[in-house]
Amino acid sequence: MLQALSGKTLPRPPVWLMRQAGRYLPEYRALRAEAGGFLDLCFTPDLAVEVTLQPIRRYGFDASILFSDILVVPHALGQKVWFEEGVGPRLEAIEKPAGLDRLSRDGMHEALAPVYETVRRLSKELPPEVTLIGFAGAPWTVASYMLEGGSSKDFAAGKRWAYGAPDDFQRLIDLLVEATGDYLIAQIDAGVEVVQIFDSWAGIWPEEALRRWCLEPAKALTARIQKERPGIPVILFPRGAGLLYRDFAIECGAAGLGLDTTLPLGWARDELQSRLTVQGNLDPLQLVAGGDQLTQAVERILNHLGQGPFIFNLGHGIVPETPLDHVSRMMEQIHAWNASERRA
Ligand code: 1CP
Repeated sequence: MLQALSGKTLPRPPVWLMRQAGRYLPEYRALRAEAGGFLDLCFTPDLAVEVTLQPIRRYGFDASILFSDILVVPHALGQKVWFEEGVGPRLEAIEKPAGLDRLSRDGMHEALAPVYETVRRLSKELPPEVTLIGFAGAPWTVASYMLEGGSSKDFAAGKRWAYGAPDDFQRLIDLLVEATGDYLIAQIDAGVEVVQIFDSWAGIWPEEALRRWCLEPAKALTARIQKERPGIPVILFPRGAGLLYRDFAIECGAAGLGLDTTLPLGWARDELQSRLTVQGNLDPLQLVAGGDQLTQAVERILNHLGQGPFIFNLGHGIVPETPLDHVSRMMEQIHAWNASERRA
């Protein structure tokens, strides 16, 4: 994984899956049933370490992603966050601008201390060849949950702020750039070897707004990590950025770019992989459906992107209904593939 992120083309690419710890695993569901609330799971190092290791034991992924959630940051800034069974994340939506004044970075590291402890334990327990990835949500994606009070279909609250009161919205984004930078640096100091920044909802913006609210924060965070913790690779995942993926590749200075499922592979190879390491981008529902179409889709990705610096992954998180044996078969196929024998 680290070699791939340094720009090397490997005989077979490293592989991990976004959201690889989670509800598709029976061992996760069993532990989750005992853990109480989801945030308790994230903030109990014994349990978070165990859940992080479950997919590594079962499938032998090349990288392990810290088990936590992007919404621990609003929680640590003082916003009320909880998870409702069958609904998903819920937050006490912040009111502008008074709600902004109630958010504070002062107690942040204290609130996130159990996450750092989880990282310290993982970096001791993981086999040395398995790379430990830390992560955070990108400022916009986290802000969207903070303003909507949960998941959204149209992101109307965030858009109303951004278009109607851009100065207030900028204050929130700036606060999140600072807090997210502090958080990622603390994860690095605790032992993560790579960080990934998830901008899952980048794709809802028109061009200028996407630049201002997604690309600029990504650039600022990457620059800060490069300056303060040189040598730690940053992977950006601006899901849905479309043609602007190229601008992320050119302008942000990241080591890697996570491709979403919609990006054409030939374009990604020519326009992105010539500039940095790419990661992705199997449709998680192809992994659910399985069969020949899955084999062909995996082969097509390997043949297009396996001749350059590449990390195999999904184009978005694995979904709970994924059959376990489809993941096994996909892993066997990737392990059997060899770059020198194949051409796109
Ligand atoms: O009930 C449960 O068990 C909770 C399900 C769950 C899990 C397993 C949530 C709630 N979060 C997580 C873990 C998680 N979330 C990880 C670590 C595990 C791993 O990757 O192996 C990571 C990296 C995340 C990141 C995350 N959380 C993102 C970005 C990635 C993406 O999928 O787009 C987002 C948007 C969230 C918010 C969130 N938290 C949980 C859910 C169900 C959601 C998504 C809600 C929505 O769709 O709007």
